[in-house]
Amino acid sequence: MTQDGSVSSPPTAAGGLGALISSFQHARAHGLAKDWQTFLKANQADGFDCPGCAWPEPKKRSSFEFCENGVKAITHEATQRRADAAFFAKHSVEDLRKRDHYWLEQQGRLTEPMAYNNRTHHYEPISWDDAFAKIGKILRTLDTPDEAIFYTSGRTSNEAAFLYQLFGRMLGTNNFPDCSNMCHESSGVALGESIGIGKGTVTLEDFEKADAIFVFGQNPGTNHPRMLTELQKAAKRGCNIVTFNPLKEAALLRFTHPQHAIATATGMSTCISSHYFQPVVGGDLAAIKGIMKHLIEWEEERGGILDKDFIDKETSGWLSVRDDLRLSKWDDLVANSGLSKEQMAEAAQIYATSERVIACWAMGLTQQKQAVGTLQTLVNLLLMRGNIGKPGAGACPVRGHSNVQGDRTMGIIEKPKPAFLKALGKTFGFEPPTREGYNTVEAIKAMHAGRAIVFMSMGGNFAAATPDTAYTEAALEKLELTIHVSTKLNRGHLVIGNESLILPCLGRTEQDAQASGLQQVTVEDSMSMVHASRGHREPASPQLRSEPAIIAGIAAAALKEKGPDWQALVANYDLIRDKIAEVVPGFDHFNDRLKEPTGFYLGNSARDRTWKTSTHKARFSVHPLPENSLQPNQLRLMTVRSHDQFNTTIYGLDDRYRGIKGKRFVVFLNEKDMAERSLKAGEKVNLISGGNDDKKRVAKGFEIVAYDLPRGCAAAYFPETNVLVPIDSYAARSYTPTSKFIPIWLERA
Ligand SMILES: Nc1nc2c(c(=O)[nH]1)N[C@H]1C(S)=C(S)[C@@H](COP(=O)(O)OP(=O)(O)OC[C@H]3O[C@@H](n4cnc5c(=O)[nH]c(N)nc54)[C@H](O)[C@@H]3O)O[C@H]1N2
Ligand SMILES: Nc1nc2c(c(=O)[nH]1)N[C@H]1C(S)=C(S)[C@@H](COP(=O)(O)OP(=O)(O)OC[C@H]3O[C@@H](n4cnc5c(=O)[nH]c(N)nc54)[C@H](O)[C@@H]3O)O[C@H]1N2
Ligand SMILES: [Mo]
Repeated sequence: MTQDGSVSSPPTAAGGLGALISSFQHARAHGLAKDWQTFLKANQADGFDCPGCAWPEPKKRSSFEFCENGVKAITHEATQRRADAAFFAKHSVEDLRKRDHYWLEQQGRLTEPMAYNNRTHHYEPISWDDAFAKIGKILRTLDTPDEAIFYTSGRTSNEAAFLYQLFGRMLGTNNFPDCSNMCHESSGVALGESIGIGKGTVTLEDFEKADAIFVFGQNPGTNHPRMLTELQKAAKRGCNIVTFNPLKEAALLRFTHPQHAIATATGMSTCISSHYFQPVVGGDLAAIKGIMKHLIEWEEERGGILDKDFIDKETSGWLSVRDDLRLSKWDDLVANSGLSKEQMAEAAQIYATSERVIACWAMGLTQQKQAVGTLQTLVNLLLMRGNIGKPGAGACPVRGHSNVQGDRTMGIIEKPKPAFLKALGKTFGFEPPTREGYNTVEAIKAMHAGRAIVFMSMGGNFAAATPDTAYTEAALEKLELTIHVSTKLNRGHLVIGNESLILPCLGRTEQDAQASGLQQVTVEDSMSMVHASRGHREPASPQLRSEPAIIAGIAAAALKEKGPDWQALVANYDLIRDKIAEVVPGFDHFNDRLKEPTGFYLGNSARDRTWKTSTHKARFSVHPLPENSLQPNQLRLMTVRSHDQFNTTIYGLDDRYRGIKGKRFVVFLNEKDMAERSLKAGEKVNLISGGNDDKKRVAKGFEIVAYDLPRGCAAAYFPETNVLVPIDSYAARSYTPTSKFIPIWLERA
C-alpha cells in the first residue's frame, strides 16, 4: 500500500481535544461509536482490565479509567469486523503475506479454528476436536518434550498462564519464552540481584508523596497515558519530574488531561518535565554514574548528601562503587552519556535535595546491551540516599502488556525457581522438569537448528515482535507444527510450518461462559496489585473458546490420562485459583481476597527492606561504561512505538505527537547528521545494519524526518525495523534483544 501522508512540526503538548477526537474516530470506524458502555466498564471493579497497558488503577476510581490508547485497544478487540472462514477462502496465505501489519489488523476478529492446507495454500476450518487431536498426536510423538516451545504474550490471564505452564511442565519441558524476554527481562535480572525481587517497589500512593520522579527511556504519553495523570498531579504540587530521553517527546513536555473539560476546551496544559535531558542513545549508564560522581564529590566537600545510616545497615558493596566512581573520568562520562558535566550536576542537585525519589523506566533502558548494568547502576543511585523502602520513593519498572508481570508470577519462565517446581510437583503429583528451557532468542536458534519442531503461541505475534525477522521467519518455517491462540490475524499466522493452526479465543471484553456459569479471570499490574477482570460483551463468535478452555483441550489430548481433570478446572475457574493458592506464594485464600473490589497487593520484600539477595543486603554493584562503539558513518538507531500502535498491532498510520500523519516508513534524524550526509527531509533512505555474522540487513524506503534528537542518533518504528536487529545482539545476562541500539548506515533509496 502507498503511504503518502504528511509530516509537520510535532506538537508541544499532548492529550486534550486531539486525544478525544482520535478516540471517537477509532470507535466509530469499528462500529462502536454508540457503545460507550463497553468503555465505561474498563478498569472498573465490576468490569474488565483494560488490555492497553499494565499501569495500575487508583483505589478511588472515576467512571473514566481509560485513555485514548485504551479506547483503541478496546475498540480493536470489540470491532464488528470479522476474519472468518469466507475471508480465508478468499485470501490465500501467499496473498496475505503481501499485506502489511496495518491491513492484517483491520480485517477484524478471528471466528473459528483454522488449519493451513498445504495443497490449497489457504487456511480452512477445522473442528476444535480435530485441532486438539492433531496437536495431541504430534506432541505425543516428540523425541523429547524439549522439542516443543510454548510462547506467551503478556495479555494472558493468571488462570490461563497457570494452566499453560502446568501443561507444558507435565509434558516435560521448561521451554516458556515470553514477551518479557524482549521487554523488561533486564529489569527482572537487575532488580533480582540487587534488591532480591525482580519487581518494582512502589505503589501508586508513592507518586503522591515523591519529591522527584526520574523518568528514563519511556514515552508515557503514548504507552502509559494514565501515568501522565499521576505525573500531572505530581508536577502541579511541585514535584520535580526529571526526564532522560534522547527524543523530545511531546507528552513529557506538556499535557492536558482529556477528561478535564475546562482544560480541554481552553487548551490549558501542565508542564510535565521540570528538566529534560537528552543523553545519546545508550548513554544512560554514564549519565547516572555522572550524577553519582557529583554526589560523592559533594559528600566529600560538604557532607550531608548520602544516607550513611541506610548504606551501613541495609547495603553491601558500597566501597567498591565509591572507589569506581572516584576513578572514573569526567571526560569519559561526558563523552559516553552525551550530557555535559553541568547537566549531570543539575540532575544530581535535584536528586540530592529531594527527600523521596522514584525512578521510572521502560524500554529505553532495558533493550540495550548494557541494560542490566545500567539498571543496577540506577539502583545504586537510589540506594545512595535510601530511596528504596520508604514512602514516596523506589524503583518503578513500568511494564508493558497488561498481565506480563502476572504471567511470570504464575510460572511462565524458562528458568523456574526450584521452590516453585517443588510446590507445583507436590500439588499435582508429578516430577516437573528441572532443565532450563529456552528464552526467546534461544528458542529461535533451537528452531533453526532443528532442536525444536513444535511452536505454540499463547497470544502475541512472535514472527513480528522478535529480532532478525528474516532469520526468525526462516526458523519458524522449518517447524513441524505451529499453533497460534489469537484474537486477531497477524503476521505470525502467515509464517507456515508443515502444519499450522489458528485457534481463536475470547478477548478481555467478552463474557466467558463455562459449565458453572460466567467466569472472571485475574491479572497483576505493574505495581503488584492483583484483581479480577470480567468481560461483559457477547463473544465475537459463538465458536470462540477461552484461553483456559483451549489449554485444557490440548492438555487432555496430549497427556491423555496424565494430569488433573482439566475439564473440571475449566468448568469453574475458582478451582484453578485454589490450585494457584497452593502453589504460588502470596495467593493464599485467593478466591476470598478477590472479593475486595479493587483487588489485593502481593507485597514486595524490598519495599519492607527485607533483602533476599546473596548478601542479605541491598547490593551496590560496579558496572563499566559500555563501549557503544560504532563504525565510521554509523548511527545508533532506536526502534520505538508510534502513537497508533500496540506493539505489532497497528491501529492507524499516524503518530500525532511526533507530527507524522499517514505513514510509518520514516526515520527521525538530527539535522546536522543529515547535512553531513547531504540528505534532506523528505528524501528516502534504506537502513542497513550488520552483525557478528557479517550479514548485511536492510530495511528499505524510509522517509527522512528532521527531529530534535542528539547527533549520531536515529529513530524509526518497530516492527518494520526488526529485520535490522541481529539475532546475536542482546543484553548481557538478560538476553533482551537490543532494539534500542542498532548501529545502522543510511543509503539513498
Ligand atoms: N499505546 C500503546 N501502549 C503500550 C504499547 C504500545 O505499543 N502502544 N506497548 C506496551 C508494551 S509491551 C511496553 S513494553 C510499553 C513500552 O513503553 P515505552 O518503553 O515507553 O515504549 P517505546 O516506544 O519502546 O519507547 C521507549 C522510549 O525510550 C526512548 N529511548 C530509546 N533509547 C533510549 C536510550 O538509550 N536512553 C533513554 N533514556 N531513552 C531511550 C525513546 O525515545 C522512547 O521515548 O508500552 C506498553 N503500552
Ligand atoms: N524492534 C523492537 N522489537 C520489539 C520491541 C521494541 O521496542 N522494538 N518491543 C518488544 C516488547 S516490549 C514486547 S512486549 C514484544 C511484544 O510481543 P508480542 O506480545 O508477541 O506481540 P503483540 O504485538 O503484543 O501481539 C499482538 C497479537 O496478540 C493477539 N492477542 C491480542 N489480544 C489477545 C488475547 O486476549 N488473547 C490472545 N490469545 N491473543 C491476543 C492478537 O492476535 C495480536 O495480533 O515485542 C518486542 N519487540
Ligand atoms: Mo513490552
